[in-house]
Amino acid sequence: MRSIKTTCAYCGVGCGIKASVTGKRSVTIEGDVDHPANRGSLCSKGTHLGETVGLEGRLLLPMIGGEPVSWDQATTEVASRMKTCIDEHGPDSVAFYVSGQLLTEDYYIANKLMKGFVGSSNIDTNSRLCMASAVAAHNRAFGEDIVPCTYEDLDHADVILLVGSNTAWCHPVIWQRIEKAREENGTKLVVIDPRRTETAERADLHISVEPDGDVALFDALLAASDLDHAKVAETCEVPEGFWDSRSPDHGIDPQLFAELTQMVAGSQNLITLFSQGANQSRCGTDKGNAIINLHLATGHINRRGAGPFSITGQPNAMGGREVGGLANMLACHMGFSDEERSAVGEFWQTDRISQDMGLKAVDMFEAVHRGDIKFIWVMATNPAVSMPNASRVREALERCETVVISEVLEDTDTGRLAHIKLPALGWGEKDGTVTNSERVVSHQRALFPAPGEARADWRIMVDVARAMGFEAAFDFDTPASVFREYCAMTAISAARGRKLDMTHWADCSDDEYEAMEPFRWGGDHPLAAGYPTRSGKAKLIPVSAPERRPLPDAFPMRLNTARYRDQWHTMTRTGYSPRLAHHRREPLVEVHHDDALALGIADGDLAKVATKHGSSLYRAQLSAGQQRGTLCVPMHWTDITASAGRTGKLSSDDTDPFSGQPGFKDAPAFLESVVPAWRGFLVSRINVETAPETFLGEYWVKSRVEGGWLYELAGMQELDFASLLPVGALSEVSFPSKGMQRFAVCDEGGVLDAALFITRNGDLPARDWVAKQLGEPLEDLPALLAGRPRVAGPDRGAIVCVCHDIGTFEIEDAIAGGANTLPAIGRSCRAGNNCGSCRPELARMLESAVQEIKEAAE
Ligand SMILES: Nc1nc2c(c(=O)[nH]1)N[C@H]1C(S)=C(S)[C@@H](COP(=O)(O)OP(=O)(O)OC[C@H]3O[C@@H](n4cnc5c(=O)[nH]c(N)nc54)[C@H](O)[C@@H]3O)O[C@H]1N2
Ligand SMILES: Nc1nc2c(c(=O)[nH]1)N[C@H]1C(S)=C(S)[C@@H](COP(=O)(O)OP(=O)(O)OC[C@H]3O[C@@H](n4cnc5c(=O)[nH]c(N)nc54)[C@H](O)[C@@H]3O)O[C@H]1N2
Ligand code: SF4
Ligand SMILES: [Mo]
Repeated sequence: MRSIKTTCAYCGVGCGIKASVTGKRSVTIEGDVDHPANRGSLCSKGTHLGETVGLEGRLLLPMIGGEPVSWDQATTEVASRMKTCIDEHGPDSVAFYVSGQLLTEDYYIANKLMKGFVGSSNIDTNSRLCMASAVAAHNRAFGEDIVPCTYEDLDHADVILLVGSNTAWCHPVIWQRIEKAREENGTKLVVIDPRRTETAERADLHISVEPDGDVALFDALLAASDLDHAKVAETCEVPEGFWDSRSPDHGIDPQLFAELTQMVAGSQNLITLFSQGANQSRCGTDKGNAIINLHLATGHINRRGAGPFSITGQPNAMGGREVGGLANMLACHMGFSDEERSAVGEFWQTDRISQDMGLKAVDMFEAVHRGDIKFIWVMATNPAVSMPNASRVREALERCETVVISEVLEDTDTGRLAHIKLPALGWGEKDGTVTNSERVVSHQRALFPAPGEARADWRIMVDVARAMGFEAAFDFDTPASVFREYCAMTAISAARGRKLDMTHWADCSDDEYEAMEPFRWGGDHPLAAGYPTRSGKAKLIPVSAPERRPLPDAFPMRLNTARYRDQWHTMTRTGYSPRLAHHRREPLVEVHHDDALALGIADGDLAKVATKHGSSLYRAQLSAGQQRGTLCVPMHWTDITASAGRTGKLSSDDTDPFSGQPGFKDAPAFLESVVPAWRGFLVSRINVETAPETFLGEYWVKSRVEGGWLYELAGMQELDFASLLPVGALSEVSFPSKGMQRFAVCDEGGVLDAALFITRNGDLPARDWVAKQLGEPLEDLPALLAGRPRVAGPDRGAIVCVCHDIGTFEIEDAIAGGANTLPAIGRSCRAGNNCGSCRPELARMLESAVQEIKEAAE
């Protein structure tokens, strides 16, 4: 067994992991107690990384037109297609669309190749969909894209505002830290989110702002602050008329606003943490600046425990921003002035440096659609799912002459539209660095050898660059050699007064690189010594609340999109974990009870959500935490995991005017009930929907169970249900009068291969027990077809704690047995004592138990 320190594959918290390799492709995962980001903690996704390192579904060979080819052939083909395109149509006819899931070394090569040698800036990253508004806000206010805080500041804040961040689900280890600060120091927590999320439920104050009401809210907070304007002007450039144009209209309940202003005014150390509810908006940059304005003016910045804190989503969103992965930055926090271009050109030894900014993601895919871009290379992202108005992006890719992808998986929605597929190393195989939200650079290390023919992303690009004739500039042979050059390059930004300076790593040896411990660039509060602006001061930015847009009659509701606790993006990794599937097996549309009632939709019904771009199907979840007139759906499901639950095709491609980031959180929408003729579920050891000509009904959603897959099903027309099943020994019971049909299929050895349960008007059995019988010898057919064991074991209820596999009934028993705090529940049945992601839900169960006791006593 080898123990290796590495960094989590998922979110921008950037947790350190101690991985013990236990076999060819198996590993046990622990939090690294020495890593500053997590000090040993992990969340459910990090904890279960070991379940996702198998080779199932992997792309292992380069493919052209669906046929495997050698790397030589693939490299030559990509290089020659790119070169021909540049020669015939100019540098701007090619584009790279990259990702915050690339390593810094990969990003550096991609940026150097595109901006330095192709001579175009048409490289943009999925961080455009994620962080671009925060970047623009930082640049406007600070003169550089700097996050002025660290996680340690959270330990010292007395008031924390969370804006548009479901931290308990999306940044769980930061959430654990906030919980600890509240417990130990009495830190107050305010959540600003239109939805009552699990994070909001746990807050001292939840402000259910109107969608995009944040600019008005923060501007009003600023207007209500008691400020010495002369003092503010000592550290800030204040535009003429700035103070007079601040609006006191906050748009929320006056009582709540008063409570909030009191908290902010009384705070010694204020932190505002913000993520997608702020960034993903048509006024995302103004939201960021409204938050930063408040911090600058009130002095809650550049010291321990205070600051505006944009938290990153992906593991290396920050690294990509550093090297210049965004189309509007040249490299290393530099722009496109002649002076900067020539310094970069000299460093790279090229005379082909790009002239100006390139196309931002939404515009880039529009240019593909128009035919201006004829070659696009997509790396480590799945835009056919995750871009807004994703059907249009699919159309664009279908029209494009050459679509290349670098991927770890054989089948993805985007891969289905690619001409050339290049197999990349994934987490656990690749080696390089990532930077987290608090500017800590950590090493992601390889745990396993490269599978099949897969290669590191940087290496794939280096080979293509060389084949294009740029041998000297791409003379890299290890990630360390790339890292050294990147670090050396930051001398150019540092010499121009920028804070990004990694030059102390420019001469590291391979061994030093290998042994790298996590380190932070810029220090704890990089702006404390002055701002990288001409005046050395920060800038207050006049912001304006967005115009209210009337909703069209056809789309009278507002659609928000969000994430689930145990799924990651387009589910290409988490979708393989049976444990992580427990939390939410289907995409839900959350809707307020009154709206649902008016539309004749009951909890658990199917419902169609439509926008002007398209429609998808979801299971309705009635929720008092949803504002009336609004809906919320998850971003995760794809054509691989569902027949019709894809959200990207609904989202609006309206973008913020400064950052170009799409407003994923607010689109006019329409909801209606869908009443299927039949409903059912299927458990199967194989993927049945991939067989040719298979039609599982209008609605299917696939999720992982131990040893196979579970399909939730519903359809509008009758099917020959037996034909959906794999071939084998088939048993069937049916009660036509009850509209019920049930089937089981075993292999030659009598082992259960699949079971299918259909109803037209009745109930369906619980899924868990039936799914557990997959791959087991079928000894009691009647019990299986009844959907429950003959002698019932203890029913544990729905699984709440995925780490320890603890169900609702076990938790209720613990509470009934006297466990009246979260730690006590943990001691009694272990629920919630590992990653803590389920603690908000445990707290809710505890509260409702207390409520019941109170009501009984009254
Ligand atoms: N489990 C899990 N964790 C993840 C990810 C994942 O896929 N799954 N992805 C990672 C990535 S890349 C990212 S970017 C982060 C995202 O992390 P978050 O930003 O926390 O995630 P979201 O759920 O997209 O959105 C957050 C909240 O914004 C709210 N919101 C919507 N509109 C508004 C508004 O107008 N104002 C305000 N104040 N709030 C609004 C939504 O209701 C939602 O609850 O998560 C990272 N962590
Ligand atoms: N409706 C809606 N849409 C959204 C959002 C939202 O809130 N709502 N959020 C947006 C945000 S913030 C983000 S960050 C994006 C995320 O969206 P995507 O970037 O599309 O999400 P992933 O599913 O993580 O896609 C990563 C792909 O890269 C592959 N991959 C993984 N590791 C590697 C690697 O090392 N190398 C290579 N070459 N490939 C690899 C995976 O198999 C997968 O196909 O979605 C955006 N889209
Ligand atoms: S919070 Fe969870 S997903 Fe994010 S880095 Fe840490 S363990 Fe990974
Ligand atoms: Mo993101």
